[in-house]
Amino acid sequence: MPGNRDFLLGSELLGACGVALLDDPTVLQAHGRRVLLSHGDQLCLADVEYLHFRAQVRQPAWQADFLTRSLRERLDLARAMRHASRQHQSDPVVWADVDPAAALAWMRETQCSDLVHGHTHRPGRHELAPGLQRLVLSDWEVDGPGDARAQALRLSRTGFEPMNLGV
Ligand SMILES: [Mn+2]
Repeated sequence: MPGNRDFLLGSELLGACGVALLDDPTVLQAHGRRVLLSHGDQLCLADVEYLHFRAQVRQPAWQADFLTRSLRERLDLARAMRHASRQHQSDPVVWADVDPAAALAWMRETQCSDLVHGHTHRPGRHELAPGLQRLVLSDWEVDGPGDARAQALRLSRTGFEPMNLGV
């Protein structure tokens, strides 16, 4: 499931990695539960600037134009996007969290009891309504300058089990 900047993920790379692309959101049915999986960015409604960027880079015309540029230009643009994202995250005023009403609407629409997402860099668990929970995974950083973190969730018959991978 692509995140902020991997919007150009193509079938060639997915095939080479043996990875299946998931729609965002995707309903996972397992162990008697309906779990809604999402990157989470579409639910951060107050992050207007990012949502505008998201809509732009997912347009086929924008992507086609991007791919006509040289590798050098594409790398420069990617670095600029990464930098802008880091700047954006460091500003707590504009760094929006998931909108609870929007999350509930998605869950009711898809009849899911659990929503699992990342994106917000605010790992945790939130009760949205009785029997409806939102599970937030950390971002992953295992070899960068910050504290190492790489959360995952394992779902089994007994429920969700948080896991810390590779740290
Ligand atoms: Mn993200």
